[in-house]
Amino acid sequence: MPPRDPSADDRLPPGQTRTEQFPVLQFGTIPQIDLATWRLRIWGEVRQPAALSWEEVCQLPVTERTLDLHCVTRWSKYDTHWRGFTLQTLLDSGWVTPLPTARFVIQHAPGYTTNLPLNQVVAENFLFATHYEGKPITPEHGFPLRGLPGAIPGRDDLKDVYLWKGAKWLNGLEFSAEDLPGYWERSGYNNEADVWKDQRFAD
Ligand SMILES: Nc1nc2c(c(=O)[nH]1)N[C@H]1C(S)=C(S)[C@@H](COP(=O)(O)O)O[C@H]1N2
Ligand SMILES: [Mo]
Repeated sequence: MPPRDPSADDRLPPGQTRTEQFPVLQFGTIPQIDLATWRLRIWGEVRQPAALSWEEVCQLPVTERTLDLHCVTRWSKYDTHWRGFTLQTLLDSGWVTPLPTARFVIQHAPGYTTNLPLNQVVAENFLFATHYEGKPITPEHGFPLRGLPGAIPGRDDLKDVYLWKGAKWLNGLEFSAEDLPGYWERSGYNNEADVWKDQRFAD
């Protein structure tokens, strides 16, 4: 593939339309979350399972990212600003030490999971987001924490996937030796979900 010009509208993947809105998409209802009892649980192919409280999450070093979002329902939103933390930060701070067998990360939320290769979750275009445009993420967009796969224009070295590959209301990270297809991946959507390859549906 030829390199993409970050300034041109080849920021727009095939089959997508740009929007200024921020549509809300999920199945089911918005969970009620009590930060006092909320935990981010980490388990599976890791040296030791962990559970971070909200306070502990807030003490992690902060990362900011500007990302283009691409939804499989064909809307794209450019230059969204997010704050949160990265998987690299969880690794560096000792909260997670994956075993050599860990190859996939399964994000868990109430009634929802989605799966990605570990190398894509640790990449620069994936954030665990707590804030959107300077404010805590609203309940409908995933309060208090969401997995967020976005695109960084010009970074052709990174793999960009559709937005469903990030769980809103994220409360668990399962490190797995095997790929474990999640809610949409088991419902006919493409497991790889590469936005540049137009990989929307399973073959
Ligand atoms: N927990 C949970 N996360 C989810 C979903 C869901 O149904 N439940 N839907 C996914 C889908 S299909 C999309 S497109 C995005 C939508 O995020 P938004 O509502 O903030 O636009 O969330 C993703 N994460
Ligand atoms: Mo979606």
